[in-house]
Amino acid sequence: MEHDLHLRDRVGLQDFVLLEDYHDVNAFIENLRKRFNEDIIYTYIGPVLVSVNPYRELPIYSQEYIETYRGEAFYELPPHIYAVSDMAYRSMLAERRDQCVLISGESGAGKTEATKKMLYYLAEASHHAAEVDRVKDRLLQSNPVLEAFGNAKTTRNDNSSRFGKYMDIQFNFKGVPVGGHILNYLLEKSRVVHQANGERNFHIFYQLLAGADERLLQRLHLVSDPDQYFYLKQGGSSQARRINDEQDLKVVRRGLEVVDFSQQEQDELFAIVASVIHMGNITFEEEDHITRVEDGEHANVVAQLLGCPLDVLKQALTHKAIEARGEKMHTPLSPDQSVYARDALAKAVYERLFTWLVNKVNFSLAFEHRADKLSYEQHGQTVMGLLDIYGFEIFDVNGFEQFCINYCNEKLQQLFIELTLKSEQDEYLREGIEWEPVEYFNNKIICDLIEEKHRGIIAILDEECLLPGETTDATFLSKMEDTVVHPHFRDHKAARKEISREEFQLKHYAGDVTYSVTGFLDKNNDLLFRSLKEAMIETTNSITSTIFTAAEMESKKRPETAGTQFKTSLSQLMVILMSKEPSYIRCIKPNDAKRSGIFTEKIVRHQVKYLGLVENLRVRRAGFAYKRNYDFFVHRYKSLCPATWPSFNGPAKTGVQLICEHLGYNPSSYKLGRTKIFVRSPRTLFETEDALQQRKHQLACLIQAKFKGFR
Ligand code: AD9
Ligand code: MG
Repeated sequence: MEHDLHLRDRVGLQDFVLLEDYHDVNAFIENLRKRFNEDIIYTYIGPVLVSVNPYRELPIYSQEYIETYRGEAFYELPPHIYAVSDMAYRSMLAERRDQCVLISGESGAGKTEATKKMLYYLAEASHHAAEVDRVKDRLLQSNPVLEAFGNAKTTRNDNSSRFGKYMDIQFNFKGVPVGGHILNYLLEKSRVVHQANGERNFHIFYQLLAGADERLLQRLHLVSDPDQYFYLKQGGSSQARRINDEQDLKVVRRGLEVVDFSQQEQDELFAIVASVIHMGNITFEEEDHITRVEDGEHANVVAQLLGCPLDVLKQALTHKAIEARGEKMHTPLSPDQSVYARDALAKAVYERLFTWLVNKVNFSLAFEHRADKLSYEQHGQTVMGLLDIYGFEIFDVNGFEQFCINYCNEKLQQLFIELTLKSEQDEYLREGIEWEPVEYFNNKIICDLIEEKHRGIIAILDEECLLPGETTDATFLSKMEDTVVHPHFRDHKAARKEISREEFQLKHYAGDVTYSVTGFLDKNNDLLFRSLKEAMIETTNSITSTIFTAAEMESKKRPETAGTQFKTSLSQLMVILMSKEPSYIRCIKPNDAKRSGIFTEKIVRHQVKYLGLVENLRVRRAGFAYKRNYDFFVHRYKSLCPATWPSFNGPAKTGVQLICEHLGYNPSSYKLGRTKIFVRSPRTLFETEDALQQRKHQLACLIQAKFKGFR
């Protein structure tokens, strides 16, 4: 317990609502710093958990910690992610209500780690039946597999999530995990063919090269040096200090087995990964205006690995099939166009492989089809959803991908704002208590700028993509410049010198980001030449021939653009999250160096501000710092009042009243609602807590003395 005064000085306050000057962002940061220096990374703002990335392993996640936090009252123990997990878990069971945990923060702040810790805690919530262990294993082991294929080293984070992930864990009525389901969001597939300086491609490529034995390398025609491959070496940093690719491949392979991948599937999976590596080394030459594959070796290997005729592949890479008046014709591509086609193929293969992987994992996690399902009660199932998205990011060059990622973060921030304010307000209303709203920045205006029908940036982009004729990134930009008038949008005219003619700037809730418009149209269109699709459909590799289907070739409808698809899937996600009882974890990155022990005030301050943490605190304080169910309050503090000790049998509300009066609470410092007591000043509660500690001590001494007397 942290109620000892001296200790409190050193480790700061465990809940920001106890902060005396709650308007002061400095005091807020000081409290975070104090705790960070003592390796205490968690602090509450009421029920919201604030977490600062320690950038080193702390001994606070063991089985022992799990046991300590299991079933304990939330405020009884120091703040911890296990306490949040446990509270969500128990209210799910008690109220039989679906829960979700919203984990937010910028790239590298610790969202993915937080999700894993939570998943670990929840998986451990079961009590060790063999069948349960199988589910638990699958839930836990699917994670390294998805991370290998969906995470990569960026300049912000060595293990940066390059896809969004929402995972439902299903529990039966006893609270035992029985299955799960994952929704994945927009993978940053451009990384497959290009990496910025200091970055890597997806982990799996390097893992395969580092971890495969000679035989496998031979079979895949690979050498273990990633720098031999164009797709793997562009960032100039294929080795990452904190990453052990060889070891990680072992974990991935174990994971694949746990989630039921057959040997054949694993072979084919790695064959595809290898084929993508080889694709990057296919080059083209031009002779007499005809483009040819320059050196047949890599194309040959790709054809072999995927099982498609070499000439079909070569033809598809160098020609475009078009249908004119019912006739199929092949027009030759220039070498540049061929490189474009090659990259488009690599991206499409990898992206679809990723989706296929998620589906496979889902099949293995699914409760419905399992033979052992009858041993569980099917009704009364509840779910806990964990959301782990890619965090807000700003790079030297920001493209369509950052635009989507940052848009996604805006949506999540929007949800946080709506829910924290709304739920608070609703509760005061329900309990019949007056409430004064607090000013805060509502980022809905930015969400609108991006997603509004007809006028939003995505709509303008779509319009430009669908227009017949010569539209380019430049025409898209000039259309925005002509039509968008918005306080959060700036073009080069409005921001002369700061941004160039090919850029536009958005003032996001988390900072200003300058986007390069290059590639926006292309990435939004996301088209793959017909002949390449046809080549893939005919492959003998059963995965590639599954992920490219004849049905999509027949469809005459133009597929939705990437931007619109993303927008739709995000809005569906918001509906899912809104239907559940939320918990929040706000992650903060202490420095930009990915190093432990460094607390850079400027960086922390910026995040505290844009996450709206101080406003969050104000809302809690302007209303009431603490609220407690009457039952809880009486149970906890009954020893402090002779009228309720040792037991109280009247209505809980009366018990609360008796205790408050006995403790001399100022009548203006608390209010009694319909089911809860609301305490305005944290000090009141603080003193009550201190009194409780003293009382416990006193009682313990009494008991000891009694025992001594017996001896
Ligand atoms: V991104 O938006 O996916 O780029 P995240 O997910 O917010 O980002 P991540 O969880 O991957 O960040 O954390 C980055 C790194 O910080 C991890 O790889 C760990 O090395 C480190 N980290 C984060 N949280 C903890 C922690 N609780 N304990 C120890 C941590 N290390
Ligand atoms: Mg992450």
